[in-house]
Amino acid sequence: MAEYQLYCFAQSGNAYRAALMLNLIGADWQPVYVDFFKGGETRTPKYRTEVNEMGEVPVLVHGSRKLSQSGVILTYLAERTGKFAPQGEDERLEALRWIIFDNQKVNGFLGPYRFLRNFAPSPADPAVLAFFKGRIDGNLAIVDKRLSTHDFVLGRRPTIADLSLVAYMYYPPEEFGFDIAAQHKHIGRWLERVKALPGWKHPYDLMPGYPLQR
Ligand SMILES: N[C@@H](CCC(=O)N[C@@H](CS)C(=O)NCC(=O)O)C(=O)O
Repeated sequence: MAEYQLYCFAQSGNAYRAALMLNLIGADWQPVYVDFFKGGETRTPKYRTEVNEMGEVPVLVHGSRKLSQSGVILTYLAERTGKFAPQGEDERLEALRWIIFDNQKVNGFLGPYRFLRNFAPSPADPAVLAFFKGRIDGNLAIVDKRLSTHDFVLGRRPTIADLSLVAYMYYPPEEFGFDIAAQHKHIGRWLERVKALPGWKHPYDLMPGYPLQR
């Protein structure tokens, strides 16, 4: 058995953060496929009792530890390995600030927006989509501005703040109905820099469940 197991599925940008980090640090890891769409696995009592009471992926299993919330998983792996770790208190707090902003407002909106457009059982309410799109545009502009003066979110080095923020951004533009990289040039260049890191893989190549069987 591999040292780390990651509960995940290919369409989850939230899980991609953890899968990408594991791959970039060269960890001995294996995915555990979660049947989110057809089987509704994260909503079953079994999953919530045995895997994650919050009913979410990703979940990282490491020995007797079971961790959820991608920000916690990224922090754990950075602290254990020293890789992609913020250095010193100021950087640690700065990374946490961007990870929380990302979870709530950047990928926190991109994920549900993409879900409603591609995977929801019934067509989404246009007013809901318009609300999400407005928030997404505003928050991507904030990230783009930051990256206009920084190679990576904290500066010259990639850290867990970058691995959090890329979550949904490599999925195909058709899934969003707009091209994140083309519309936000600094984000586009930063995505290329992260993509150039040894061990980078696209989410559909890194986690099981693509293409989706309906
Ligand atoms: N903030 C969490 C978000 C996790 C999350 O929402 N995961 C989705 C899959 S992409 C999920 O498992 N949702 C289950 C549900 O809403 O029932 C993280 O970063 O780990």
